[in-house]
Amino acid sequence: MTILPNLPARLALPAALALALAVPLAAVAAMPEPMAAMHCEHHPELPACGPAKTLPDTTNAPAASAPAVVELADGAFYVMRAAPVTKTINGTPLRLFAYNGSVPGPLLKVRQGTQVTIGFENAIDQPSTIHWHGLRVDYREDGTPGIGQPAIPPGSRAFYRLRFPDEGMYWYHPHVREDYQQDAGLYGNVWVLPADSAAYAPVAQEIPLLLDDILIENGAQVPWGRVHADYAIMGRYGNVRLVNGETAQQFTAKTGDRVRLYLTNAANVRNFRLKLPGQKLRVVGSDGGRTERETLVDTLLLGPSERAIVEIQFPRAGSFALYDDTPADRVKLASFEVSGDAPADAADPALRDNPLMSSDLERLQAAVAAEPKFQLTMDVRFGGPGGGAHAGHGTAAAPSTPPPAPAAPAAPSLPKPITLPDPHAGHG
Ligand SMILES: [Cu+2]
Repeated sequence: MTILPNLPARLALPAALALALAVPLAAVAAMPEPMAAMHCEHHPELPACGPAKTLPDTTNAPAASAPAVVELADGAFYVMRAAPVTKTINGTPLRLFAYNGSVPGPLLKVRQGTQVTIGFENAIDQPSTIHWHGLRVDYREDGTPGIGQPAIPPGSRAFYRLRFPDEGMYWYHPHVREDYQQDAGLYGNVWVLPADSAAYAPVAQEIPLLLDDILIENGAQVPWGRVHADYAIMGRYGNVRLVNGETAQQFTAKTGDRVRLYLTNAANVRNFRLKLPGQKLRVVGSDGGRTERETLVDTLLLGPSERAIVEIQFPRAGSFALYDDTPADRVKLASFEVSGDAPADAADPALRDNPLMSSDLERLQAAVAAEPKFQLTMDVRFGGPGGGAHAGHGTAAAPSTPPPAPAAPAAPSLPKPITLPDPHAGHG
């Protein structure tokens, strides 16, 4: 990743505005101006330096557009700009962040085995990055501050050189203040089409469904912590579920059609429990593309950041719906209006194996069965507010007590445990 500190003129304005807004006039009046600015730079959480909660500054911001589908050929260059937008959901006007003006951001379609370069322009009022969730990219291109690169300051640009060794559905989001920036709309899918065009079974439609939620109370958007995450780890639950940035999606299909859904959970903490009443879901892929064996399930649990590729079939005409079916409620995510006579041969095809993945797993069996050569003890600590910036994905709660001392080696013949004091819990 390459950072360019020189600011294009159209990016300099939001950065200057952000700096001006961070220090209220009252605080500036109370002390010499340079001292006030320095004070708030080091202690931005002080009440004099701004309100506790914030929303994206959408002064002069455009209304969000519909997400674009962007096909990138091998060697392509594409610019993604993070900036504030407005968007109305359930009649509530919202102040959000967007990549290239849409929530979610553009769906990037690439082919397995290719490489592209993404230019990132940070036009929000916070440092940010683009993290390429699940893609096997060079760690320096992965948008993770403190590991491979610094965060990109407001008004700056960076380049990410991406390669796509694996097919499947992946996604992108900032790795700075995910509790705020990602929750406020900075996320989108990267769809890596398989080099082998026969990798997946033929279907009538392929539909990406990018799941999220947002918190709206008493007809108003609930702000986020201005300086630090005000919820542990990755953020908070929303109470309005979103599919591709809207409250529900409608599709049409023909009787007997098989449809492949590419699901991504971009919610900060919500698990989705997917159910198509009366029908099985055929799981054909997960986080890393095709699974080694297809399975049939009645419900599918999808944790934050997880992906699943499922096929459904409509045996008759009528209305079908995909729900988030939880113990607390049941919310329709997508509806399918199915019409037409049943075709002569609508039999469910046999569950398929994926020999490529199976042979990989067989090679690993020997390593899994072997005696361990090393024992690695991971010691995870969370350091109070702001932990979200470096915390990993997942649903584990922050520990309320200090972690126990590293465990003793399981067998005396093993080498001394290696303790990593600051592991920056991560994800694939
Ligand atoms: Cu991620």
